[in-house]
Amino acid sequence: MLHGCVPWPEELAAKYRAEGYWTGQSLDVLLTEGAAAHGDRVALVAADGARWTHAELDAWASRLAAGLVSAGLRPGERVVVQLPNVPEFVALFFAFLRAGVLPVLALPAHRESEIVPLCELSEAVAYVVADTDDAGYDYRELARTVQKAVPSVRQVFVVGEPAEFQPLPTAAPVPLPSPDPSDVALFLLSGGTTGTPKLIPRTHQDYLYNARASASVSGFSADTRYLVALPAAHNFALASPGLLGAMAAGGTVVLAPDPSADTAFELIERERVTVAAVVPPVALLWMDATEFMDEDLSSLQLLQVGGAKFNAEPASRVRSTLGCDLQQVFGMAEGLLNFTRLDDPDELKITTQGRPLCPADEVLVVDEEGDPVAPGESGELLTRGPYTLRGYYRAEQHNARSFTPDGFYRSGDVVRALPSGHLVVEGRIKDQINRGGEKIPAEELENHLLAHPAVHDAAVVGMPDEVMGERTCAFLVVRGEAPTLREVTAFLRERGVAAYKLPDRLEVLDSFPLTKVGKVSKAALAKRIAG
Ligand code: OOB
Repeated sequence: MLHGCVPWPEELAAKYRAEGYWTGQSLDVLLTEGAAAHGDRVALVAADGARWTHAELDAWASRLAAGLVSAGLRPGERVVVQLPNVPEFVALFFAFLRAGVLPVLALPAHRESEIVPLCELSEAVAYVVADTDDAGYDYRELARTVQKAVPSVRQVFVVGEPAEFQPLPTAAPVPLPSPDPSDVALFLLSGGTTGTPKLIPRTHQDYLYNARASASVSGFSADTRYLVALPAAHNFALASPGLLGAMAAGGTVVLAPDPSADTAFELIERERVTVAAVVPPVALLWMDATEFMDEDLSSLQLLQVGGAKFNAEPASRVRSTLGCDLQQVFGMAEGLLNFTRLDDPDELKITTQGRPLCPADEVLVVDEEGDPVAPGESGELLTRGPYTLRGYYRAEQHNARSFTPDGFYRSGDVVRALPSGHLVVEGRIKDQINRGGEKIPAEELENHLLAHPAVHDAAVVGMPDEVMGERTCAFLVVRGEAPTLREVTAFLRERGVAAYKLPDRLEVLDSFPLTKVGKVSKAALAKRIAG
């Protein structure tokens, strides 16, 4: 296994193989098997209507894989990939798997302050971007900054107009060795709680299980037409079941450039989409939009909602507004996925966040001392299993805190388990804000705020919000005159902080409330802002 990654202990690995969760195949079989079994069926549809069959996508991925090899990329090397929902993302993803090159999947919203540390941590040899986004943001500018800051980044590949960089490389397909299924296939980004990014290594066999089992529990089949409305680089849209799950079932993937009702409804009608996955604020938007939009959504059978808590009240309105079934998904890039089942009673679909995907998922609900709580009580969710990481990449010290000695991942989520095994998410003890599914590590934002000359101390907390679930409030202790919210957000943008991490509100205090042991009491701050 790649240096800096933590393998599963052999005893558990043997169990996961024996019980059939790990099949000894590489992730790439999703495409090769699809091409062999139903090569003529449509695999991928772009927003502009361009389409590729499974066989065509397979051939495209092979040409790109050969191109990556001829561009000098070697197995095990890392490449940071930052692409919107374009067909190149999908073809390139499989090309990386074939070439044994490891993609590090960044989000389109990320900017210099996220991408530079990611490239450093992964020692990326290349960076893949689009030319510009719909709002005119130029990723090639970002690439120039990144290349200057991180010398390991030898090459930049651009989807679209490459300027001084290179277009995606293609070459005549060459035979390539197939990777070891226990090797790392890709890196996902953790939502994070600390000042520096954390990378999640996902192996071929664990991610293959993740995609296939999710597809099965979500009822995906060759008739599934899945709308990728969230960023394709996010675990939910990628493999839970996401686009990989749709492909595993022999279905069709439809790419939406953004999750707005305008874009999504048009695609649902045009492509007869059957399943879509969204975060709660998008679900709310779509439900409202049905009142004034008249696209035909009758093909939609299932709306998957996850990434943040979907409250029971809106959850109960999904069927009457969108005319489809609801599936709640409580997942994490680190691994564990919980789904409400398609044959669960409505009560469970509406009021719980689902139960674990795999019979071998081990879930503990523990108190502050780490002892299991009484059945039905709430506590922190700890988990280990066949697709849950055993350690972040190159993060020994952090791993010592994030895992128990016997390898359970401390999720930082507070849950309550029902006798059926369904979990209700009740809160969180991790120092993170969940802004409508987008995760903001508090410490990271506080460090950026502390760099402002007028900021003496900073503490960031979530404040309740009807649509987003939470928004971000930055409490500051200042030197001299307090900056305004506008000034602070302009300062953060200038530092290259992603827009979704910018605070929504600023509160200036003379000093911060402290806990008994003298730490800043975020609980007191959160209470204060919640009113
Ligand atoms: C998904 O993955 P991440 O890595 O962006 O975020 C994981 C965290 C969880 O630990 C939890 O705090 C929160 O997001 N979360 C939810 C939730 N789903 C995720 N909190 C309450 N209710 C839910 N349904 O967000 C993710 C990955 C795969 C599938 C779905 C979501």
